[in-house]
Amino acid sequence: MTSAKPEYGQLAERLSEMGRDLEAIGQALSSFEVETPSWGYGDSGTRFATFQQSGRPRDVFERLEDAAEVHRLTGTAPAVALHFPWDHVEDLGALRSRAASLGLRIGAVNPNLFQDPDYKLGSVTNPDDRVREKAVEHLLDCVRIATELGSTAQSLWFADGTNYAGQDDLIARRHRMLDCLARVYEAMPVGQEMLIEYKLFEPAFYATDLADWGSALLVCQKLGDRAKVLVDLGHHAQGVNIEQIVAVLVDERRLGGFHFNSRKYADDDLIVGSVNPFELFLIFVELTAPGRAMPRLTIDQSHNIEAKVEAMTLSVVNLQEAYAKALLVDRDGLAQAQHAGDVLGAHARLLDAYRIDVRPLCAKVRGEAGAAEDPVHALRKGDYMRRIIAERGASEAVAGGWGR
Ligand code: RM4
Ligand code: MN
Ligand code: MN
Repeated sequence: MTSAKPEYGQLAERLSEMGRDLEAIGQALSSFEVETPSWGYGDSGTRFATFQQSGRPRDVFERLEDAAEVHRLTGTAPAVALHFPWDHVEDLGALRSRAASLGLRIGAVNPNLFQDPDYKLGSVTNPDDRVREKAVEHLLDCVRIATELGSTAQSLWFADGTNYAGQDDLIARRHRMLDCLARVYEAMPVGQEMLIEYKLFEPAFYATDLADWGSALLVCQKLGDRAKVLVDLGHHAQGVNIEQIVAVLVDERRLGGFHFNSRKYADDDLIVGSVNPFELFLIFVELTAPGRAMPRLTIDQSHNIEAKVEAMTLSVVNLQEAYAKALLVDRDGLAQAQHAGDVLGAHARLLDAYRIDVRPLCAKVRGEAGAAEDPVHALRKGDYMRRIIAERGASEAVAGGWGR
């Protein structure tokens, strides 16, 4: 899209005829914020191979630069989620001020309890007291890191689980986890939340300790109000109604946030909105229902063959568009149709909003915020990629480590 203006005029006219409050929608869109993950900029791949890309960031400071470029283009990505120890630095103050000088803030802090050989049989569920102590130490360390970085959330995902029936006592594991998390929760300053992410399977294949939203919610309810569930779109069985999970968690005031991505088969971590854009829209329909506050919206993607900065830019744009469409739902009409038992009339209210091409509206909002009307096009036309390839070097033939 080169200029959004004539297209915007037509859209604005149509939306006004439909009785939409364009100013309120524009305001909501311009305050929409997405967190991008530092690990989505660095080398990551599948279990089979990791392909290095030219211009790949060599450290967390360069990952922040890439995040700043995505924010400059979209005007919508001012926070960066970090993963420790992948993003470890000696001087946290320097990291915090570098982020600020790039116009960014630090988003959720993600501890890593899944790569150390000690965690082979679990971290906070491990039968060995020493290993659990080590896991808690790392979690407490991340609370300190978050405090120093001005971050307001611990985002916890556990690879814990068992591969064979009888391998360990399922309830004992649960109690070990609850004891460890209670200690971490106690140590969190009031300004921090604990986000608890569940995942159906992988790396454990028989029983994952937090396999679903219900198990995660029960843990949160035992810990306290600042413990909330995090929904990763790739962590469910096929066909699960994620928007219904979202609605229930919102109603319980326990929806802490999202890890956005797309999946076709498993935890594919593809670009959000690329596989099932209607599902993404329906999630935003739940989030934007009257009286609901927006939770933390983070992208969790692992870009393997696609250009990473472009993938992240497109992801933010896709989220903005899904949100914009949800804002266009005729809520009164929907409620009336629902009340009258008009099944297809109600369904049509959602389809009406979903089918509107909101790109001119998003382009206008981005343009007014000083970002790019068409962020992907601007990235391709601009010199950012050429510059980082010159500065950081071209790809090497050897495959690199995952997550760095
Ligand atoms: C997991 C989960 C976590 C992420 C790791 C890298 O599948 O999605 O959120 O931190 O991958
Ligand atoms: Mn995740
Ligand atoms: Mn995942």
